[in-house]
Amino acid sequence: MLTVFSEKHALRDSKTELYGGQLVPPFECPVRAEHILQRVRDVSLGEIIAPASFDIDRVTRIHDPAFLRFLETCWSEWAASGYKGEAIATCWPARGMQLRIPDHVEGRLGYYALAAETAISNGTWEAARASVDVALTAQAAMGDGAREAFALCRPPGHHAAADMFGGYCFINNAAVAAQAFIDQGASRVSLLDVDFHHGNGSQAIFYDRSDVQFLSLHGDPRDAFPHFLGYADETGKGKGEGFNHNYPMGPGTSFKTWGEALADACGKIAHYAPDALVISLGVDTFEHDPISFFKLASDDFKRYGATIAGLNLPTLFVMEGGYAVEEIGINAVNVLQGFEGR
Ligand code: SS9
Ligand code: ZN
Repeated sequence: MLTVFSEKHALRDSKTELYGGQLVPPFECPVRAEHILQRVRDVSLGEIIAPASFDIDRVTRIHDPAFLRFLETCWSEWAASGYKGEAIATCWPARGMQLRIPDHVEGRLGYYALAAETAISNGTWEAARASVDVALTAQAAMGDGAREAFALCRPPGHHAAADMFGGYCFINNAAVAAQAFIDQGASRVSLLDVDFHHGNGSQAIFYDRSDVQFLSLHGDPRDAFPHFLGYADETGKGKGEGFNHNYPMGPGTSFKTWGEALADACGKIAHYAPDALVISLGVDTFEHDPISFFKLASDDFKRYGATIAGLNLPTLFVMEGGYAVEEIGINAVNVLQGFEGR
């Protein structure tokens, strides 16, 4: 299988994450992508190419232009304002307050942030742009006839909504790629999110649409980030009613339970009969992930890759989370090898 990878991921190298009341080195760090790339090489998964550069128009099919301008200019404005640390939101338009976009960078940070763990730092925008180019290049390869491809994206994207960043995500790579399939003539696309965390951004983007079916297996929002979306009764609205499927699962969930949810989701995908399948591939479902609570073992990733292959659909894998850095390459590539029947 083709892998698309950009060295520019390393420009996303924030030094601080607000975690448990402390500023710690971010879980979402450059070495993650290096380990995955190394594993792709070690198992000879296939050709590895650098991305092409796509026009911003592809991204504005999904994201608000003013939000993208904010991401682009946030760091320089923050630095110019004299703050000593990285750009971390500290105030929000909470219940009963105004949804007006302020002028000061601190106000705009709060307006566009969905959480405070994700600091914006020098190079973040450039890395996020390269990450979506990775997804679009892999998607384009499939337009040219490839049956499957791996977009080794970093930073990840599935928490990013049309005008919100957070949960380590800035541009929703999987959503932009799904939209590209539609814009190139697909009638229906399924977006299956197997990251441990609910793909709140992807859900919100496609919630009122019937041309992109969204399915997510994740830690129950009662207990897990992003906490305020991802319940089973969120089924879509308007034309999108019936095209959103959430599978929240509790602490300690085993592969048996998780695999049953995957089988159910695959049944819904088969029934929908999409022209293409996009997988938001997070491997933070791993039993030793430091910030998650599912119990998948490394071999389970191979097994579920084979289940996804059983759908027999053109499939684009887009890298999302996974924070057990030592095993991230094995786990992510196990899914791809399982898919290939290796
Ligand atoms: C855990 C806090 C989690 C954000 C996680 C984002 C994952 C992106 N106590 N904070 S895949
Ligand atoms: Zn995650």
